[in-house]
Amino acid sequence: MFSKKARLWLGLLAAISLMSLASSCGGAKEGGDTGDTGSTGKVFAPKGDEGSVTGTVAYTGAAPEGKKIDTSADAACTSKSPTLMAEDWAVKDGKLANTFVYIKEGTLADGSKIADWSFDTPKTAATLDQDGCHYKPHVMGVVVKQDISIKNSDPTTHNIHFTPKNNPDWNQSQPNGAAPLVHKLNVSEVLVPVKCNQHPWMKAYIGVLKHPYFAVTGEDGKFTISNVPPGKYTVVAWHEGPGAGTEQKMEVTVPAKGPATADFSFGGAAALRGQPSSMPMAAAIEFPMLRK
Ligand SMILES: [Cu+2]
Repeated sequence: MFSKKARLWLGLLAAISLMSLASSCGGAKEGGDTGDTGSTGKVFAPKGDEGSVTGTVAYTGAAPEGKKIDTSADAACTSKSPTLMAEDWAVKDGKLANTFVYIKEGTLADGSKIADWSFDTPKTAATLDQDGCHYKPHVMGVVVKQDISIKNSDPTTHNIHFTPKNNPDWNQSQPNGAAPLVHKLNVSEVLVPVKCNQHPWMKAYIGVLKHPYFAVTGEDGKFTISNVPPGKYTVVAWHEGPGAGTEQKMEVTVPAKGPATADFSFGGAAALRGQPSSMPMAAAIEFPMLRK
């Protein structure tokens, strides 16, 4: 159909447009923009009328049986954690721990979208500890570009390995007694799986958001997202599950200086009602270079 010469020119044109696309993305990052979400919005400043989202995550039906982890591959782990249990479905008295609850999107009382704002990166590092050959905490959240301080409190070598979809892979060995490692994630991603190449049972999940409106349920299933500007939001509760994880959504209205309640329920009875629905984690990933 095309002559050999025409095909050559078409190929050259495609290469040139790809190069210009790449350089425009690089330029945006150098320009001091957040670079991670494509947001060019103003930095959000609290007005003093902030409220909260609070609730409980329940597990209905028979709780999954606790799974004891076989740590015999590393004697240091066995002696420090002789009864290490899996933390994927930590249910106590019908309440579910390790659930990541966050504001996915929404509109503030003044009509602006939460996605239109930029948020300061917290100056304090979040800590991820390797203690007893498991991660503490098992699930955590950070704001994009916030430092994550990774400690090794064990008498053995760990190899921490972030396996994100939208951020670079990161893989570091950390011998016992080594200084904390510091890592950060520049692109929002819910959630980034973390594993240890030395101990295959070690798993953690880090939610990375461009704003600070997230929380993780404690042993009592409770969570509180504080300092939320009044508005209407979609709140998502994420729990690691089959495949890429499981999430549920709820619409809430946060009043000025008041709490909004968002109670979620996972487990057998919830599944009978058609929830939780399995969602690929990729659904929450943003593609900054394609957005304005
Ligand atoms: Cu390890």
